[in-house]
Amino acid sequence: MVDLQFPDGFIWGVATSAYQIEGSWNEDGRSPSIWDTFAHTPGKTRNGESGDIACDHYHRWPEDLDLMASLGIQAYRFSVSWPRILPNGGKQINEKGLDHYDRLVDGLLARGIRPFLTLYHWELPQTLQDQGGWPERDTVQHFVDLADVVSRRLGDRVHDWITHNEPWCTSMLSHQVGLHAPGWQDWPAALQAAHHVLLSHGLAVPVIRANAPEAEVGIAPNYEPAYPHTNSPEDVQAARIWDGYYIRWFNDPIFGRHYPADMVAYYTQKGYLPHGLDYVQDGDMETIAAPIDFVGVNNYTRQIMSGKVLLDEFQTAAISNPSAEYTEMNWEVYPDGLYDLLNRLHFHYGAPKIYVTENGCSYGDGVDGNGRVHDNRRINYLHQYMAGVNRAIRNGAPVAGYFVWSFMDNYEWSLGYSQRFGIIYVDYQTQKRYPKDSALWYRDVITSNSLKSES
Ligand code: IFM
Repeated sequence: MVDLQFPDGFIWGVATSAYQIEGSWNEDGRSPSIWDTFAHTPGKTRNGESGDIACDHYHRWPEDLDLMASLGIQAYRFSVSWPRILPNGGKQINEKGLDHYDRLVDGLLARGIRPFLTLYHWELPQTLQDQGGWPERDTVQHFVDLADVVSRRLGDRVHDWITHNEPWCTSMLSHQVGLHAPGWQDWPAALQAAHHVLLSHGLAVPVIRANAPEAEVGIAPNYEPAYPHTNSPEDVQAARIWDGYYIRWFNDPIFGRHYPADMVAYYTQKGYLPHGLDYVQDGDMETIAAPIDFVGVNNYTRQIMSGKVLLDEFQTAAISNPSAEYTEMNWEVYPDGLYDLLNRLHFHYGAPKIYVTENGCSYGDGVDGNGRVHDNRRINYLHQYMAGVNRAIRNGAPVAGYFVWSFMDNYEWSLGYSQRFGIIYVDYQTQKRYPKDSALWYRDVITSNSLKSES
């Protein structure tokens, strides 16, 4: 085995999102978001847990950035909390909220860490939800207002912008599956939400560029590739449908290919598009296809699809792999999935540049008597996935950086604090941070810009 060297200038980062780490949900003028409402509603999240306190990063950010710097982290992908900046989704800026991100960006730059800013990681102001939320077209302009305000203030210092994190989650997981806020189970509304999220992305891109001419702008969909269980036509078709539902419905429009015709037919036949695509107005598809500088890839696992199961129920179409390792999210460890995706984005979609904006795993290893966390399973996971990235780069995929999800353990949405994705362990009682073995391992990867064969 040989060491795997990464290209010069490859960026090694970590990622988080505001609601998952900040806490201070009602401080300094922040108004409630859909996640405050959802998490405060009994029965919606595990043990009723919310992001009210989370990692208290809103107050502890200097200490957290120091920790990042001590590990040699080169870039930090974070999100802004919409209701901190524009409470209630209005146009009136809450200066205290915006100042927080101003200080955070300065703090990063002072430590030599490059900020990657995500505008939307699921914190829709509740007031906008009350007016219809993402299924309502007016929400698009509200998001563009947010993009304008934030890029005006931070565009002189933030070079890398991500409009949306995981449009599939914002639309389908939240409006069709119902596991995320606002918790709807309504196919037509979910598909309208998807369109408005994509449209708001396309409209925000030129706004960010106008305010920050040097900026690079992209989007970070979640990609869960599907593989057929067997080569039977039913299984192949099931994988194709999952791919259309999860990947192509979002990726095709972003890359100028309109909504995939096979999925339009499938959804129509299922009754999910009762009025067809009447919510798509002239020019929308061109707007959505605004050229981007990069695409972000959020990838953790894959799905194995069986046609038989698909006939029963869409969400249970996946079957498990008895010979594979699974993380504590019950997600299969499948590094070839990321490798395949990077190739697909390069060869099929022609992505100009790719960042792996999220990759990581949940394992609940605790702190031992010496203050150490021996999370060897995470090191193995990261090593395998990074090796896949390296292989894709050698194939020609333009992958420019990689971000571990997550910098620290945090609030895993409806699963509360039950899942630990961090390379930093967080003791939620004391808010003490403990670098896990994976953090120290990652520091060495960054220093050498390579994966050592023995690690
Ligand atoms: O924690 C989430 C994150 O908010 C979005 N991508 C997936 C992560 C793990 O589930």
